[in-house]
Amino acid sequence: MVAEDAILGFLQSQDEIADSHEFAAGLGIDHTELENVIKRLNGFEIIDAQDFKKDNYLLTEEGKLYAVEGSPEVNFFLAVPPEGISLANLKITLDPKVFSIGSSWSKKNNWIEIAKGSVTRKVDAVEDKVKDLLKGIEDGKFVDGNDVAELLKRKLIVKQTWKGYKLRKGPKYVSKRKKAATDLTREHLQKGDWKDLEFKEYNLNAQGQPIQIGYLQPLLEVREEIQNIFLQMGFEEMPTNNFVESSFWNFDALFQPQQHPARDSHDTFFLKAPATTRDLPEDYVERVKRVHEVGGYGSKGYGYDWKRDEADKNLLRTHTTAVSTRMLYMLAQKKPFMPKRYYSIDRVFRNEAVDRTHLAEFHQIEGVICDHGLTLGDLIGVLEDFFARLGMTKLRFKPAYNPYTEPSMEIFSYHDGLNKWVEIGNSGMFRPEMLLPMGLPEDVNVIAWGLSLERPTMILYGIDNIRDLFGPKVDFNVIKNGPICRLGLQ
Ligand code: FB9
Repeated sequence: MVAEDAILGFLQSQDEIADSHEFAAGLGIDHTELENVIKRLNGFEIIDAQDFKKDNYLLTEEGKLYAVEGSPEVNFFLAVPPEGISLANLKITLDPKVFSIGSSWSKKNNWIEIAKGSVTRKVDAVEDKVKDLLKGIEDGKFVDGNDVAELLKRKLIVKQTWKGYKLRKGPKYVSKRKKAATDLTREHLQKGDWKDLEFKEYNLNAQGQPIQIGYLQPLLEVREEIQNIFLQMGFEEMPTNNFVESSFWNFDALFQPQQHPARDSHDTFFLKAPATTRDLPEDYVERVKRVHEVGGYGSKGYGYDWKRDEADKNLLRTHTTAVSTRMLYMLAQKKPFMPKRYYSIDRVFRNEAVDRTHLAEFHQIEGVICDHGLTLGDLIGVLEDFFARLGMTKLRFKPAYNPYTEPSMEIFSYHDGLNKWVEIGNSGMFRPEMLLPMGLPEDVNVIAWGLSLERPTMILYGIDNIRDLFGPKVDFNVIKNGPICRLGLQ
């Protein structure tokens, strides 16, 4: 307020402030600070500020030295005694720069003569004009063009173009501004000074304060959306909190033969420790062994020697269907049989080559319905309902193969954004060789399907490299500034 009061106070008795730089110097403040006050007062038309360009000169480091210690030519002249001195002696007594610059300028000024190695004076006394000019510039005094040109040439000053302001009273001039109040307070009302308060204009375009909130990782946003879809469709979540699984629950119980390539270490992460599982339901294991070896339940089996130690091997689950299998087995132990809808969304691990869109792990989404007399039509119907809630209404189904489902179907959806059919998942009806050894009633069928969480998330968020979505290189701004995830129709 000091600068503001100084400007308004000065203009009360004077017509104008001719030069804001001089005014700032008089106040002992930086011109930039004064400029902000000028712009504010000018904006409210309290003053009228006319800007102008002003050439100004600043002393260089060498110029400042001369302004204090005098010019080299004067110091050189003063070092020459009236009786003269040898050049060699003079060189020893003077600073090398004073000697070299001083000798040439005092010769140029015709102050000394150098002959046969000795220096004599040609005048009795000299004035240090350079020092006086430099000190004058430092004090902001006017210096005429020729002198300035010489100082510029000797690099004792540099030119600066400053923007200055000429200030006069504005149409809304007041000698002292009332403090702009932002709020009408109880004190104002009690004191009654609200009457002569000025209130700050409301800036209705001002941005609200950014709120510091947490942000869900895009995968978790999409996971939440899909969980809601399952819950709205009456599905219960399965307990998937075990990444480590036995080969038995991951493969054997699904009637996947022990020679299947998917069970090779090129596709599966087997554990060194603990290498084998401890506890399996032995009677059930017997039935699984038999159905692999000789079949049963109308199946002829695979006809190979099933190995228990192969089934005992621990691994990182390659699909969440291992969990679905456990759930179906436990459901089969409950009498009487109760139909169920289960879902899961969790990480699975595959020992495969990684690339821009694939890591050695991904999040599998799986839906399972276990009920009397389910048909492929039921599966197609529930898929159309599920994917419609994700905004995908044009579906196509293509016959496929899974070791544990028959029939199986790949699911495709026409993606308007990408203008093409996109594979969106896989599905099927679990085989009797999987369900009947569990003890499920003969007329009970199970339909199931799966997809990944990363694929829809990357498409919805326009992310083309999986490392921008998952892993140590994720850019938090992508998470912070990502769009709110709203999947199709729900
Ligand atoms: O997610 C996949 N694609 C997809 C899904 C949604 C989507 O939404 C976009 C907004 C529009 C886009 C794409 N897929 C499954 C299909 C392909 O991406 C495929 O190339 C990759 N698949 C993974 C397997 O990769 C090794 C996705 C993953 C997958 C595949 C099959 C299952 C689960 C995940 C399954 C199953 C299943 C089958 C029968 C019974 C039980 C489970």
